[in-house]
Amino acid sequence: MKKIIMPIVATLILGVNTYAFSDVASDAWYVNTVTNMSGKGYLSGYNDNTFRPENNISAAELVTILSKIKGVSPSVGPSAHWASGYMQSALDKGWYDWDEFPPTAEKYDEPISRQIAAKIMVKALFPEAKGDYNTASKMLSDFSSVDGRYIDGVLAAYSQGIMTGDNNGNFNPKKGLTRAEACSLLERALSKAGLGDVKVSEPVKKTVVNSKGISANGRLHVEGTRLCNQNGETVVLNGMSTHGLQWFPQFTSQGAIKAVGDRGANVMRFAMYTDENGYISSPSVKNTLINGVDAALANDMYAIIDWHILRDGDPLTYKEQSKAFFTEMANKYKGNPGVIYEICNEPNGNVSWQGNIKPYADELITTIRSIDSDAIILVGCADWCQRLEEVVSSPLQGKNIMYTCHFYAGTHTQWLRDKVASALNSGIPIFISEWGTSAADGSNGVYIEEAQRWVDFMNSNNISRCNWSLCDKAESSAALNPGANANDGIDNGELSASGSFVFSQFN
Ligand code: DCB
Repeated sequence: MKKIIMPIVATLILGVNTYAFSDVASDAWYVNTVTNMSGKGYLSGYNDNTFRPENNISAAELVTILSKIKGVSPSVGPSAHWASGYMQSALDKGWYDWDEFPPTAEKYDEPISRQIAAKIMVKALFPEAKGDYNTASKMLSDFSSVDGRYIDGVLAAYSQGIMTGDNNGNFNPKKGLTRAEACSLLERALSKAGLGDVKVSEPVKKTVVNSKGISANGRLHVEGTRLCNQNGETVVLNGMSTHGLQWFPQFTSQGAIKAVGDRGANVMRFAMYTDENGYISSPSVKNTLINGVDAALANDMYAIIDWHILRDGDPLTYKEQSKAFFTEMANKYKGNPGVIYEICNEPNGNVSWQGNIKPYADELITTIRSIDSDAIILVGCADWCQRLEEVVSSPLQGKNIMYTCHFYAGTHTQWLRDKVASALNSGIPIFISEWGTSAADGSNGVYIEEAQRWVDFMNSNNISRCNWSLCDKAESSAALNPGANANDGIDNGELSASGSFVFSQFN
């Protein structure tokens, strides 16, 4: 279903059905630039409705495009090649030297190297531009392999921001340019030169729905509202939350966590209650949490350390204990790519974002950041993580922060999805660190139809989430039937009605 809908949606958004090439995927990084440049007629597709984005561009093609842009008319060319006239006038204008492309079809059709392309683009569009040797040679690690006659061109192209290094900082002077790369380069050049009313398109960062684990994604970060992996691709974490660790420590074992991972989850959340015989009165529950976190990491799953306030809904009540706890955790897991901190489960009661949660979050974030400057930090909001509008009007400062929204399908419906959508539209990154198929008390239902609406909503917005809960309690939100033993894997017969639904949306 998803696969069919995606291209249609992309086409609707772009509104340019005519430029949809059969070999340009809707999530290819270059889809926007190819659409833009082919739409404007700078590069065209082929008769078979392909664009051949990965093919190299030839000297003849680049020179022809630049000639058309500059309004240079073809002169009488020396050969029967289709671009011969444009090649000749470019030669006359000194865009290239005769020995670079002697007038044979093979030479004209050869993939143009990046260093010659830089020279030609600069000559054609920025004849006055000069680059700074010191800056560029430091930024481009393979600068020394640029041939002497192209150094000026490469420096100038680099200084104009038309050509940049690859992810490893290499310029690859002798490599070819793909047609997709050429589109993006021309976009930058034209926009810089103020020609053709060209805007530079955003590269598309590939979406990885249900995105595998730590080894595939590395340390995560937040870009806009997206949770991203180390390559800037969108990541969706989809997994389970434990129930209260003081009650169900057995579901933090290596075997149980592995079982959840084997069923397709890539994240586990460890709910360490403060009250109800939790950490404040029984601090040793921390060891259960650590066992669980270590088991998740060992199974290539992200691990959320959840300071589970609930009965006392004011995060300020145990602020000092929380700071000491997160200081210890941040020191223990400093720099670990898999660990995520959730600093207050569900503020509730007579608390507000401005009065209680934000001041608490500011202090906790400072505490964690002073030890681990990059970790993802999840922050709750009032009314059991539903009063998102307060966050929208006054978000926290700093990077890699996401805000939690929690829902239970039997209680929270379209109105809460609307709040999430509106928060996302305002640039607020949302993580649903707890959701249930039951009503808000963890019982009743299950409400599968409404839960499906939520799952569709989360999928189409790439929202990461953890389901409440991995336990065998006799309540409808529990994913496992009473008495289930997860240590040796979780089979279908051990899944409750909720668990069957939840586990089926992991993949
Ligand atoms: C949240 C809590 C979580 C709670 C679930 C379901 O609370 F974060 O701790 O879990 O949602 O209510 C339940 C367990 C029960 C346990 C109880 C107390 O499933 O077995 O007895 O915690 O420890 C919510 C979420 C939303 C709302 C209210 C609550 N709401 N709440 O929207 O009204 O009152 O706990």
